[in-house]
Amino acid sequence: MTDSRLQSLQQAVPGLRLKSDPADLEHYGRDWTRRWTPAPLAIALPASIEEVQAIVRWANQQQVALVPSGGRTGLSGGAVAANGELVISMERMNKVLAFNAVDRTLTVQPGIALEAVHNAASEHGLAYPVDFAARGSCSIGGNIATNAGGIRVIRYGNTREWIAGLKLVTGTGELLDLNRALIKNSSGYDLRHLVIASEGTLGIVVEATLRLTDPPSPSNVMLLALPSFEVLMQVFAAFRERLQLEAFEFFTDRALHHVLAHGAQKPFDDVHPYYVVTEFASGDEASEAAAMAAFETCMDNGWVSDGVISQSDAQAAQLWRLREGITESLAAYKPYKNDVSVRISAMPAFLAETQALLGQAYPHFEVVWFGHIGDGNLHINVLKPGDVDYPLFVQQCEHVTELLAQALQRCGGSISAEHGIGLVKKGYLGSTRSDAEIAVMRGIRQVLDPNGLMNPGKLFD
Ligand code: 2HG
Ligand code: ZN
Repeated sequence: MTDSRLQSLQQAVPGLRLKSDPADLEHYGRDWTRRWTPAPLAIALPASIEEVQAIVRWANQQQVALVPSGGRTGLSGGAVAANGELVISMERMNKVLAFNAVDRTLTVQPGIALEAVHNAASEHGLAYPVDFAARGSCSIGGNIATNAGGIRVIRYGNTREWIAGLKLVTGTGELLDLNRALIKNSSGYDLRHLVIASEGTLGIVVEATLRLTDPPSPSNVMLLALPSFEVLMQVFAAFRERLQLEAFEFFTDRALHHVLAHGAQKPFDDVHPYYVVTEFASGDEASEAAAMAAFETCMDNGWVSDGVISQSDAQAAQLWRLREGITESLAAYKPYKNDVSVRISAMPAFLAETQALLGQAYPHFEVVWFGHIGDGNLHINVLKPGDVDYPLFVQQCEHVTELLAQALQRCGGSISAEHGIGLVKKGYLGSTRSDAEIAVMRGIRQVLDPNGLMNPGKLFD
């Protein structure tokens, strides 16, 4: 059966590169979530938009489900193929197609890595400012599919702000050229924005035109030690009032413990319960004085117990490593991840509520908190103890996620801030989206993917 399907695909798309070795099925069938056993039918590696269209048309004839695949660094199971789907890897479509100096745009294929986009922009004296730790392996197509955020959202916004246009092959194989990099376009629904964060359920992004901006001004990085969770928002306000913040991130001593165990350098002699790493525009006397004023205000009020400011790019990178190395340092524990958001104004109350909730719910599990506090986005990683069975661990975590989802619903927050819903959070979509909204989402999907072949089971059933 399998072979005859692949033969028919090969006939329908002559020259299409296919992989079906067990190691490839394993490699391309999963993302950074480690909960599902990969079991794809095969891997297709198209080299052109026409090939993608031909694969989608073939899939409609044969009723084969498709899983679009980029760098597979996702944390919500959005790129998992565990049910005999055909994975469409975009890794061969990874080129820069055009740079336009007047429009300040870069047109790229979806398989290009975020870091390669950064490099291409900087070769032209410009910047693509969306950034996060997986930059070396994640792809722009995946960034678009999840509306990826990261460490500079506080200054530059999410991926959505930087997509000037995109081309989509829909679930029927139609090619849509959406927005064509126009700045002003008041001609009806902006379908481009429907595609962003749709997690591959409406079609496959086959090209994107990215907006670029001026390179960032010189900046400094500061690491602060905090005595308690409660003062986080005061520290944030003290810095935001005085400085142009490029990032404002936090993590706990447990996070630091794991990053240090992975080779990072210890920042302070003493142990502190909480840390903030912030980056801000600097380089002139006024901003340096403002940074010192913010720091002193925090020290005088007892909101901060220690601090260090980077004196060189190397030291800035060292401080960033303490925050950016967290996910990798926890990977071996197969953490259960929550990626939640609330409005910044709701953050203090939400922090107090969730801290109490999780303290009660997980007395026996290690919980690691970190995240983009300046965007109202918390990452809560629950680590699996060695002696607990994985299915039982997930079951217990899901029970607590249910309580978390209820808290989020009460304060109007989101069960997924930047990682997407995928398989991991689809059971909780209703905490963030009303029934009416979900019905509209299903209707849109029905139009663009009438046979339900595009990444089925992700986002909603
Ligand atoms: C980050 O902010 C990423 O480092 C990953 O979004 C978060 O591992 C996580 O939970
Ligand atoms: Zn994050």
